[in-house]
Amino acid sequence: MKLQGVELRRITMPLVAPFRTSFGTEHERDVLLLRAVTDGAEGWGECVAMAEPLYSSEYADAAADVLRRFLLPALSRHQESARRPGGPGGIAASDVGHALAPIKGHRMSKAALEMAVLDAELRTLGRSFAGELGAVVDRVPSGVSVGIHDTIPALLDAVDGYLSDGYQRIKLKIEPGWDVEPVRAVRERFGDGVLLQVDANTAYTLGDARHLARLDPFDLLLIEQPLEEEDVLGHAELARRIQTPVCLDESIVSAQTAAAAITLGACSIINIKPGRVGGYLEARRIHDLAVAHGVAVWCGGMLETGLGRAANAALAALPGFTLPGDISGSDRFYRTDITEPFVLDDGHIAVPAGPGLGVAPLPDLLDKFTTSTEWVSVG
Ligand code: SMG
Ligand code: MG
Repeated sequence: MKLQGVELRRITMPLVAPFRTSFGTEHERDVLLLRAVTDGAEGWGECVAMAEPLYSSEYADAAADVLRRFLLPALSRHQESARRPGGPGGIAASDVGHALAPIKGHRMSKAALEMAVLDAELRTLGRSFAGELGAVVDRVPSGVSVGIHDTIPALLDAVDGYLSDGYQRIKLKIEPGWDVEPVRAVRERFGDGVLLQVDANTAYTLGDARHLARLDPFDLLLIEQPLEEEDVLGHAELARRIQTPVCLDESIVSAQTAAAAITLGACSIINIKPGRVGGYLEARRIHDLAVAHGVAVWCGGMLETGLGRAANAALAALPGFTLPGDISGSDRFYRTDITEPFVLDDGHIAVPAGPGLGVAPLPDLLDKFTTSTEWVSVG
């Protein structure tokens, strides 16, 4: 396959309601999309970096910069060498990670580029993301992430609405001052049958271990990323001091860091986000590693548009994804999505079966949300 160039497109999508976490409040989603143009089909990539470097060090403007200045030129050079006499002749999605490896970090940007090339390749071949990744089911249970609210009654109303929608699992965002009481209130109101977990986005320290142990009686599925991203040993110590299983999100940026965290006892569950780990192919490697170690995984979310949501649903259909993911209906965050919306059906999201992502942006909607476009030629 010959890659001719990539369009970098920025869109801004308003959220149906502000989404508050321990690191900030989102009112809109500023997304960098990639459209890879090849001699076969076009492919779409979605970069999950947020507008500001608060979830991780990456952010959307930096992603666009590193793509145009370093990643796309590196892929262009790789393609040139492949096309020399005796070379394989073009570019394959499975080459992208290797071609970009000399550039350190920037995994969300690399993931978006690999996703766009993979989508183009699979559309050309008439194969789906789900088939390519190894999906074993055609729908996945849908969990919802519930932001920090101003009051407990407001939180209970929100959870009530999501349970009525059919969501299979509730995740509460927590921070110091908003943890034990909201969890207690949700358990008291909705009972022990609800699958319930919490996500701190690094808001605590090991010194909070005794406080976090107060969550033990509530039979949570897991506590996600209580401590700093780099504090893997701290998570291992915390896991010994609390009964709630520790799940890592921000700390897991590759199969290698996943292997280390598992070996050190820092987590018994992993949230796999393809963007955070450099792409869907690395995400699958982490899945395989976790299955081999008996560690459960689930698919995280980054407020994706229908494009990223489609690919996440495909990934979550792999056999080791034994817990519901943050793969909600499009209307959890957006009144209007840029693709046909994902709609909850009996608490599940259908895994797209068509070629590539199986969905594509609807041109009028895409244009409506677009704030800028830029064309970058690839050699
Ligand atoms: O897409 O459903 C979603 C969002 C799920 O809570 C979610 N994501 O740490 O897991 C996480 C957060 C990161 C984004 S918060 C703005
Ligand atoms: Mg998280």
